[in-house]
Amino acid sequence: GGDSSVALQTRPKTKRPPMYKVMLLNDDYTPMEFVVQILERFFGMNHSQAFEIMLTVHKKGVAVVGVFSHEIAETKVTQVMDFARRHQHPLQCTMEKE
Ligand code: TYC
Repeated sequence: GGDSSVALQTRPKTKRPPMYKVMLLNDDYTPMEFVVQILERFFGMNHSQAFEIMLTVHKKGVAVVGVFSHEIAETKVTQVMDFARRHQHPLQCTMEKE
């Protein structure tokens, strides 16, 4: 490299895959206990963790509920959206690159 054609030593690139934040959005209609159930069922939280995160979404409007590879994040979003729709709740779940 450079104008004398000397290869400079570079650090080895350890390429990590991009990670994705999965987020729950607040709304006025989805019951609090339903959101808690979602966090337990699909995100492996215990009841008190799930209740705490649900309250954060309720108060702040949005919260990150987990960080995953692209494929796992997509699966979580689909599972949550399908479960909410089946129960006729307007709950929204989205993902975003970190
Ligand atoms: N705001 C809802 C209520 O008062 C509860 C809720 C919390 C809804 C979190 C969605 O992602 C959510 N029933």
